[in-house]
Amino acid sequence: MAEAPTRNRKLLAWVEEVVKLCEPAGVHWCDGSENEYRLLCDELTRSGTFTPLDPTARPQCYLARSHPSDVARVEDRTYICSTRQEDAGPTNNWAEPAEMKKTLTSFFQGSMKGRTLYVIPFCMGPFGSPLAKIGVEITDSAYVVVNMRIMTRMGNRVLAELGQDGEFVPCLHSVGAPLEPGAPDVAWPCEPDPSRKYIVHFPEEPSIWSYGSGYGGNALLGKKCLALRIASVIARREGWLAEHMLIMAVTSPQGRTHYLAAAFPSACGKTNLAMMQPSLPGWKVRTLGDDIAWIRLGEDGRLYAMNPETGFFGVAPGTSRVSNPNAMATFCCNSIFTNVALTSNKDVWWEDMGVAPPPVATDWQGNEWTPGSDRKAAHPNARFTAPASQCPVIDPDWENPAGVPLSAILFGGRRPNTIPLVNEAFDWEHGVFLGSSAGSETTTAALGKAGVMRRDPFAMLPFCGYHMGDYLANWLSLPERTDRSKLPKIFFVNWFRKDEQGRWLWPGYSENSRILKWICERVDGKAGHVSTPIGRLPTISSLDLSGLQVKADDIRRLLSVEKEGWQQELDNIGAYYERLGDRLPPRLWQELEKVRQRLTD
Ligand code: SAT
Ligand code: MN
Repeated sequence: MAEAPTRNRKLLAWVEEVVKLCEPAGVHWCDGSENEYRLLCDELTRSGTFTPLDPTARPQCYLARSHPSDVARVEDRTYICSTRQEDAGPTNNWAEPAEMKKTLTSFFQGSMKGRTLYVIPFCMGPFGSPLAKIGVEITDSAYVVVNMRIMTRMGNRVLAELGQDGEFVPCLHSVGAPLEPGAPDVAWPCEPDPSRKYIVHFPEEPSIWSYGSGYGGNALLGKKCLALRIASVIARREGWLAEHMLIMAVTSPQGRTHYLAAAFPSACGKTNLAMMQPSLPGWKVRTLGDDIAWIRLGEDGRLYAMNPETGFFGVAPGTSRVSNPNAMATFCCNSIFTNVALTSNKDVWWEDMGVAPPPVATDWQGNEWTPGSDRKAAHPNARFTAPASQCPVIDPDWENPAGVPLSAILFGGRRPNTIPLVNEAFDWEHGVFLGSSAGSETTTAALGKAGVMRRDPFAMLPFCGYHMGDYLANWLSLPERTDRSKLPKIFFVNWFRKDEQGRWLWPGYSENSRILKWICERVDGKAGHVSTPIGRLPTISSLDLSGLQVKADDIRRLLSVEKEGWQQELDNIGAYYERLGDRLPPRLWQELEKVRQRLTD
């Protein structure tokens, strides 16, 4: 084995054990340097995984095409292996930990043959942050290494921090494609059989084992696995929160700034909202994060949010100069594109990019593609991996180890009917009820059918590492731990309403700044509202609609309480609560009944 650049006993012992188990051809300790990144990108280019893009149009950018079986998170192959099944709860797959270890050990046995084993020390959160957590990912994928370098703080800095006895979360990953001597490699090695993929969390150790996939959250283990599933368990124990939320700063023309966090399910526009360009003159938005927020109570009793990541792993299709000009600027250079289309001048293209389709392109599967084809050029879950520091509206405090104080928390999802444009909770408990009832049409971010409505409490359904009932109880407990007047206000938003013909009722994107303005003014106690059975809605005159081309009728619809729809909604939430079982806090049933009562009064 190459000389190890650490004296950390636990790490040395673990690497030795994994080398024995996985039988790699070599070991590479990642130092995190620019030079190492470049060399790995060159190697990925030689092996056919990467296609370099035109260096004048898009310097230091690469395209990767995954295997068609490996294009998204695999939720039905994701497990929480707590000792007791009830601790994983009814929303997670569970297996007995020792049994699962046995199964996984047989899969990892010799799984890295013919490949290099990379050791990636990484840190989630800025060094020195009270919440920062160190992980070490062992992987046999160089693609994972270069993505992890964009998404996390990684390399020698982390080993220095770890020292001899520091603790870390072991994250073991293999694409599950050992190479026999002399056998040719493929561009995207993985285990094509979905039933042989495993994304497994042992929350009590804690540790993560991921086998068979090289894509996104399945393979970049700092992200959903560590920063959400494992962190959510640690957070509950230690009294903080690990959430599937963007963090943004909104500044009024008068220069008053509010920090907001917002939870939306995967591929529902978190990245677009986080870095939006407001249509309202004088308003400014700055980004602190687009996917994950770690939130703790500050000494002043307020909630402080911090982004544990350093990059964006955003959905490419639909990203355009209209929907997200700042994302377009962020991936100008030093970025990796996965499963987008390639133009003949070696640039990227995707559906709804706001650029005319090229006369001929190479689609995400490597086939020739021409406009009008019945196949998509880019996979709907195609992604860009881009450094957060390149975002033109990155907030100066995005790496502040203390985080930023939250004024408001937003929940949302894709809901074509019933749910109004924006709704303010009456109080904290009503807000937790709203968050618990969040739902969305499913998207292509996870394998499975898209467009089916499912409940997704706090947008954490695929990411909560323990019992969802206990999770909701943790949120409900906050007013016992701080002065409730210091807690952020809670809002529910829905940009995705449609009419019977399927036409969008609200233009969304930069026009959402009108809703952000109302929210900020509500926080400051300024904007008008009307109390309804479901919460506080804006009066039409309290919303700044100046210069907006939306029919008055549509606005009325967006801000109305549709009684019948809501009764159905409450029945549906109740049925979901039944499924969560007796660990669901009774307070949430009471909140549900209160809404039902107000609707019938
Ligand atoms: O989990 S991923 O990182 O692949 C993307 C997502 O679902 O948000
Ligand atoms: Mn996400």
